[in-house]
Amino acid sequence: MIRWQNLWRLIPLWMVLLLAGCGDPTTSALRPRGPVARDQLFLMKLSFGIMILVVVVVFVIYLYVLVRFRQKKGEKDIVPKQVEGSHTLELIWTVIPIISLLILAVPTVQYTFKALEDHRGNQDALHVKVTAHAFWWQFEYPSLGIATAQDLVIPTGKKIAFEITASDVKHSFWIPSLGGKMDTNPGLNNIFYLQADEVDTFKGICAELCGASHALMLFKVNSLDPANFDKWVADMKAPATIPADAKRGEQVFKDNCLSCHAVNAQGLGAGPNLNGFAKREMVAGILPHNDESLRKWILDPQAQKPGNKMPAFGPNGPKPLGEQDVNDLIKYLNAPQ
Ligand code: HEC
Ligand SMILES: [Cu+2]
Repeated sequence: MIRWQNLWRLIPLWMVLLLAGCGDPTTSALRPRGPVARDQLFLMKLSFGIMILVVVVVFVIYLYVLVRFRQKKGEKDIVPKQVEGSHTLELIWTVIPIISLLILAVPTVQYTFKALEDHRGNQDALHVKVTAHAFWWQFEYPSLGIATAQDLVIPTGKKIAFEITASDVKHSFWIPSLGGKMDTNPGLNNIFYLQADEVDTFKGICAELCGASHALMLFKVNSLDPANFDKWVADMKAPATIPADAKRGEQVFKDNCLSCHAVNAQGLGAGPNLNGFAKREMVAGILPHNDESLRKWILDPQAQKPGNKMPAFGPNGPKPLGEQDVNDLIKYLNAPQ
């Protein structure tokens, strides 16, 4: 029989296990990598600071009273001095909380409005439209004429003016290292901005329970210095040159995949735009990018991400592909372009 008391004794262990998730430097709001995240960390520290101060003051007074006014030997039935109706005391315990709440509220409101500034029309900012789909992320850059998915690429030192929405259910867009989060609502465009200091890689997550693979609705953020970012944009816009040994795979792709996956600069569809896919670091945001992951994904996407909207092309799928076709597809998808 389980002794429930024993579980309580393990509280320190539970706490360690819970906090173990806080260490990943690419996914931590406690290690800000941009100005918005720093503002938000400041607010966290401020509110924690005030709370700790209140707790310390209350406990010091409590312990003092406990010791100072305890019943001494020989004393019995002593009625303490009655303070009911004391204006001084009432003023103290009303005014102090008001002041501490004001100290908290003023910067919170100020930073909240600042974080929601609309920089879409700002010449120095980059406009990115995000659409959340169960269970993948679509990124469009209207001013650059490109669209991509799963790997979000941004320049450093520039405000990224996000305009975010969802195609199906409510999701939430969160890059803990850069700031956020912000709900993505179908039929609504939410506006906010983020900025990265340095060349780095961060993890992005969906922070709103949205279905079977909610926890796998991850994406990658690569911040590049402006020159490399421009190069990435140019690569994305350059017409693809398909190497001779990938031609057959291209045909298999056209016959089976093109209906959902665009492979040009700004096409959108029921699945992620796969233009520039060879250079992406992940497959579907969760698997490391290599031939084996791609094979697993194409043959049985449901085994990797339950409930996603891509049909299987393995023996159990509606349109099974032969081994040669799958090999050629992988060659085509990974061909340097
Ligand atoms: C009915 C539409 C549909 C068809 C047809 C389809 N896919 Fe997909 N595909 C999707 C969707 C939707 C996703 C996103 C799944 C997710 O992550 O939730 C996806 C994801 C992918 C990914 C991961 C993309 C990324 O950004 O990492 C690859 C690779 C892929 N599909 C390859 C293929 C190949 C190859 C074919 C043809 C054999 C194919 N797909 C056919 C809908 C489709
Ligand atoms: Cu989601």
